[in-house]
Amino acid sequence: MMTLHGYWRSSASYRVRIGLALKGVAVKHVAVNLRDESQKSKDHLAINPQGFVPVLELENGAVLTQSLAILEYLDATYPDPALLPMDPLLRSRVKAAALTIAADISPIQNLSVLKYIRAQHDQGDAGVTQWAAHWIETGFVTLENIAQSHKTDFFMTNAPSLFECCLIPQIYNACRFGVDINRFPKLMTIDAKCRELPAFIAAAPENQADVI
Ligand SMILES: N[C@@H](CCC(=O)N[C@@H](CS)C(=O)NCC(=O)O)C(=O)O
Repeated sequence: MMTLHGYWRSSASYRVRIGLALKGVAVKHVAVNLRDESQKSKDHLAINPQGFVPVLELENGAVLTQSLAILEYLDATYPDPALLPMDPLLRSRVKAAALTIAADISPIQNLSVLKYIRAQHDQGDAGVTQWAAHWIETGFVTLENIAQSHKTDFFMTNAPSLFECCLIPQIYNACRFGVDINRFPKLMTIDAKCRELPAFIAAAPENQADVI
């Protein structure tokens, strides 16, 4: 069995949990507590020198990092159901939307970035929260506009894709940072539909063994 090193509230771990659950792949979970800096422990750095979760350890001991790269690996090895459309144009667009979250929104409200802003720029809770909320809202405005222009059941597809693996955790984070998510009605509709599905329920932070 593969092992997922993750943390219940980590949005990048949440993405991978959704992908695994959609594909019906069971894994062993190892909790890496980000609050006590376990991601910087010698043991964790030995499998991911970047000091991040998630990490997917394969049965043969090979180690995969970066949530989107892990999801693409899963899509290649467990093709059904597909997370990325076969059509090259749609595939590129779904990937671009997923990257809007994973490459543009999420990294600037990562735990280590927020800690840096707090320490180096003398920000308290309110300033840090405002920073995170601002960048989430900025990205969501773009994604809401794109979503509004599609008539599909989900974002651009009629089944959850790589994008929904990224969106639902990002909406979870948006709520944590006090973003007014009602400003994004189409994203909210997609979120509601996904949250009813067993795979998304199984992957939700509150349903993980290490939840606090
Ligand atoms: N680009 C990476 C980001 C991973 C990431 O940012 N993980 C966060 C949790 S969501 C983390 O481990 N943060 C620990 C830290 O900032 O020290 C991915 O998609 O896997």
